[in-house]
Order: sequence, then C-alpha cells, then structure tokens
Amino acid sequence: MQDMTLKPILIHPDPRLKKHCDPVTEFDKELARFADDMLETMYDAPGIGLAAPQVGLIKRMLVMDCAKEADGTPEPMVLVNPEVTWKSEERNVYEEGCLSIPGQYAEVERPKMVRVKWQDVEGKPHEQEFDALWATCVQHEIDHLDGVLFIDYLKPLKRQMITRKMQKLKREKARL
Ligand code: K1U
Ligand code: ZN
Repeated sequence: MQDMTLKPILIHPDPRLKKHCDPVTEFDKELARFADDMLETMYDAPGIGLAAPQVGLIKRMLVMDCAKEADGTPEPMVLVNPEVTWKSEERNVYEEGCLSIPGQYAEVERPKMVRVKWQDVEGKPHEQEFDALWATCVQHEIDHLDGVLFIDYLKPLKRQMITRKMQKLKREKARL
C-alpha cells in the first residue's frame, strides 16, 4: 500500500469553493487513492467531513466519519456522486463549523433526516438514510459539491463579518 498524503485545505474565500462540481466518471485506482488521502486529511484536521473541492478537486466526492466522536470506533465513509433522494419534514438546528472557515461556528437549520444515494470508489451503488449529526454532515458536504458554504445560510452582515475575518487570516498566513 502507498503512503497516504495530507492535502492542503482551501480557506474561504476561494473561487474553487464556489464551483458546482462535475460528476465522477472514472472509477480507477487514482480515485481510491484520492479518497484515502481525503480521509487522512479529514482525521488529521481534525474534522467529521471533507468534500473534494475543499482540497482543490472539482469533483462530486466526499468523505465523512461522525462515529468517532460518539464511541471511538471509526466509521469512515466515501460517497461518490451523492444525491439526496428524500428529506424529512422535521428539521434540526446544529452549530456547524467548516474546515475551510476555521474557528467560525454558527447555527444552521436543515432537515433532521435525509436519504442519500451514492456510488463507492468502485462505482457500486448504495442508498441509506442518515439521521442526527450524520444527516447534518452529509448535507453540509453535498452543499460543498454545489459551491454552497454554511455561511450562505446566515444573514448577510454575519456572513460578511466571517468572510472579512477569513481574508485577514489568509493575509496573516501568507506573511509567515
Ligand atoms: O466540511 C467541512 O469543512 C468539515 C466539517 C463538517 C461539519 C461539521 C459540523 C457540522 C456539519 C459539518 C467539520 O468537520 S468542522 C470540525 C468539526 O466539526 C469537528 C472537529 C473535531 C471533532 C468534532 C467535530
Ligand atoms: Zn465545510
């Protein structure tokens, strides 16, 4: 097995985070390798999810693991070409964060449960219902594939304040 590589995570604002990502069409070794690198990058961050555009690949792929927090047993998932096929009427509010918007958190309301279909790295189809934090996370990550960030759900003034903080952070990082 090859060594896994940590990928640099893009920080908002970045035009690559606003793109509508293209479907994955080639299910090859390179895709499986990229998925492993994304999982490694997510665990290292640390985070509970990561979408391909956050590491500069404009393709419809995400990884997540919301189990680690609960009982310590990892449950890594790789979702290629994910699509929400059902959303519950019931909604849930969760204080979301984003690895592309470090240090900023805000409450976002979303459907409490969703059913999602996707392909694995070999192209095999899957469909499953997600609840609680898994549902929040999968919706947050699918939003990334459509160029949507959690701050897009906030009032314009709050969004602008967070964007300015991130611009400052990027300027400081560039100076180092
Ligand atoms: O997409 C991302 O940037 C990852 C993001 C996922 C997410 C978090 C919260 C709600 C919805 C989606 C994160 O993982 S931010 C970091 C985080 O939430 C976390 C980090 C360490 C332990 C537990 C959570
Ligand atoms: Zn995010």
